[in-house]
Amino acid sequence: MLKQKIYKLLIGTNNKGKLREIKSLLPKNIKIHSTSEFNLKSPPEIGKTFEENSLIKSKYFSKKTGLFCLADDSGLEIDFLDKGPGIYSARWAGRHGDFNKAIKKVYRELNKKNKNWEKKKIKARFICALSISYLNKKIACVVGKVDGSISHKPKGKNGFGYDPIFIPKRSKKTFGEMKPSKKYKLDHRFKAFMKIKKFL
Ligand code: ITT
Repeated sequence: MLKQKIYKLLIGTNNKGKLREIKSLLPKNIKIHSTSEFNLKSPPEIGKTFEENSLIKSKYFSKKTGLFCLADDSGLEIDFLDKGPGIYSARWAGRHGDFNKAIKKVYRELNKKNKNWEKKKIKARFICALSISYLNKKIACVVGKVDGSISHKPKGKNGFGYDPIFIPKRSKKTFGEMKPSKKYKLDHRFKAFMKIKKFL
């Protein structure tokens, strides 16, 4: 555990949805910096797991800025699609980050597996690996998960990414239909944050 307190932190993401959510979780006494201030693109995600990719990002952004960096690698695992898209969740949206396209691909892949997929409960989970690094040194890396299922069609305009098709357990609404303040308190990122906040 770090002896000194972190009072300046870079959030190592270029995803606006993640940035909003992580900002709302961080204590107010920490001065937050974002990658846009430094004009930094995200590094290639060549890891094989969420943890590896999260650390690639937090180390890369910390080395580029000299700041402590908190990075997030996350995605949606669908059991019926052999846990896809998983670490490829962003890549399913293509080069321009089009999540209508990614969501269409989810339904296309479900149809390919089984035309009657709508008769089954399609179990899925969101996973988030948060890591903190300072230069090339890992300070912490944790994982949070939220279980749920895939909605038969996209619902709701809130949130980002795959939110309109994910129904968390014990809910009737998709993340896309929930108020952000409600989603933020039960999702994968929140669960990971609860584990990593002691390092801040
Ligand atoms: P950075 O690498 O710059 O952080 P990214 O969008 O490429 O941005 P990831 O590689 O971690 O991030 O991709 C994860 C994708 O999974 C992301 O693009 C989202 O669309 C999706 N995702 C992750 N968390 C989500 C959430 O809470 N709600 C909806 N979709 C989510």
